[in-house]
Amino acid sequence: MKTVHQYTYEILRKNNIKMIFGNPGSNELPFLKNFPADFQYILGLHEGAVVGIADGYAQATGQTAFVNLHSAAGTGNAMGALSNAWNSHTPLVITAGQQTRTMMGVEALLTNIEAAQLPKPLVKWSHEPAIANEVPHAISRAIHIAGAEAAGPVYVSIPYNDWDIEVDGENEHLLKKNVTSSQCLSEQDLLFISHKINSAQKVALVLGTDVDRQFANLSAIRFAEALNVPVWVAPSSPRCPFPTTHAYFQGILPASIAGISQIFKEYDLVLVFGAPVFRYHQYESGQYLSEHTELIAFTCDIQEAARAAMGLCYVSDLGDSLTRLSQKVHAKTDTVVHRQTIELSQPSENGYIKPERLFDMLNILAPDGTIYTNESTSTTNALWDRLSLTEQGSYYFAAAGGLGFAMPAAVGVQLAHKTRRVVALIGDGSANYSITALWTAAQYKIPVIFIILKNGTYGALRWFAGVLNAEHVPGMDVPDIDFTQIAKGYGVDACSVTNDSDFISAFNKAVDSEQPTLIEVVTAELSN
Ligand code: TZD
Ligand code: CA
Repeated sequence: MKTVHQYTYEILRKNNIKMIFGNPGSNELPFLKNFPADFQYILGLHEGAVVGIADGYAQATGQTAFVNLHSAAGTGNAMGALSNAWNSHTPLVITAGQQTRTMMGVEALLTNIEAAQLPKPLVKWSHEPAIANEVPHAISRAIHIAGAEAAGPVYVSIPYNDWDIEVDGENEHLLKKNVTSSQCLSEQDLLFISHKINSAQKVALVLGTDVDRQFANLSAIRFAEALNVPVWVAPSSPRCPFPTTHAYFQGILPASIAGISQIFKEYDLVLVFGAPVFRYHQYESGQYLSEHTELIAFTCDIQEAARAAMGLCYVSDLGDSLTRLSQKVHAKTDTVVHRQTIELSQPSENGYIKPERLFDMLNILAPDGTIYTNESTSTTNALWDRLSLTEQGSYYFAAAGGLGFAMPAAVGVQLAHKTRRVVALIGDGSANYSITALWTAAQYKIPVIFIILKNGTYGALRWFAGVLNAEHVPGMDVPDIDFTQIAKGYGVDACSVTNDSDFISAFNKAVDSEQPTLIEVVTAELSN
């Protein structure tokens, strides 16, 4: 008879899960003991970083990642990261060790009280098996739920005395079990939709994060070209679904109701693929779209479809829908107008490098296929205006806006890619939430290039304070942080630069290195 421990590792192997992202405690030791040689354990020093690394890895591979956290405290530390994973449809199986069943009732130290309740509402499914015999089944069930569309995180709490218990041979079925879910539209739906598209005068195309997640980028390009219409990236998009260098690319939509309806006021049909309609941020009241503009949206997620404020929504596979629609639509005859050309920035000369200048330099210096993670909040629009993002999986941003994502995610993305380099663009405020990701990068020799944009302030909050007319707000500045010292403390090579030529040599050196590097870039005049 096999134990829960044996079955669990066999189920993971069967589902191609060979990496465990975690931070251990006493409740987890019986799961981790006799750790199989064909598995790799990636240690993160804080659970926010652990889930961020796993999130980056899962997003970059397109595969479910497995996480092991310590009881309630570890889960609590991971909740911010979980909010991002939930919003980016990242398939994560998060497990947490529970006290031994014998002492759960008396709430011994490290009991996860109402464990299944704790991670809600940021998981698709949450469970604590009733008996040891159910643990392998729960792990298998969790994997299948996490990976099915709409993908997302799930949670399983496992009492630590279960691991050594011998369980039913019927669990053997789990080693052959597969679940396939399909979201293909019917031919009838496609005919109806293509008729609407072909009858419309002026069509706008909006692409969102799930186009990139479902590897539907090329289908999206072919569809845009077949239809001959301009393309926007959905507001607040956490991934890049369309080449920013493509002649049809119009930029990222503003994240406000009025801003979006203003852009589309001349259009009679807006098509959205792979995004919520829409992910707004700042409140600027207005019509969602003007009365003569229709909306058709395609999403993997019934929740997104149901909560959209308007439109005809289809829950569908994005690549399949785009490809089949490409064959049915006729090219519009209006020439697609290019977006306004962005002027290249001037060389830096004032003892700091403007973010625009930094992005222009990166376009020249970064190796082909470079992947960016971004958590430099006030420069995100400038980034979308300037940075060349051309391939699938080139850009990752916190999907719920929870800071502490982009440093660990960069580590996870780089772990998934042997041949593409990862550059993490991080604000000097954001860098503090998951700074321990530096240690994991150093210890596992994961050669991320961390660029800290140092302006001494929470720039985005200063901007938002203006939007809200909020004056005299405390806690807006973050002066006197030396990221080179912090990085060196965690074992990462680091330097600070204030001019173009020092940045260029530091970046080239980082590209040549097989170790992670941190480059602190002063991006504004600092008051001291
Ligand atoms: N805490 C968490 C976990 N997530 C958040 N989004 C915030 C706080 C609030 N917040 C923002 O939304 S942007 C921001 C904060 C504190 C400022 C980030 O500053 P930065 O970048 O230095 O990283 P900029 O370019 O100076 O804005
Ligand atoms: Ca800042």
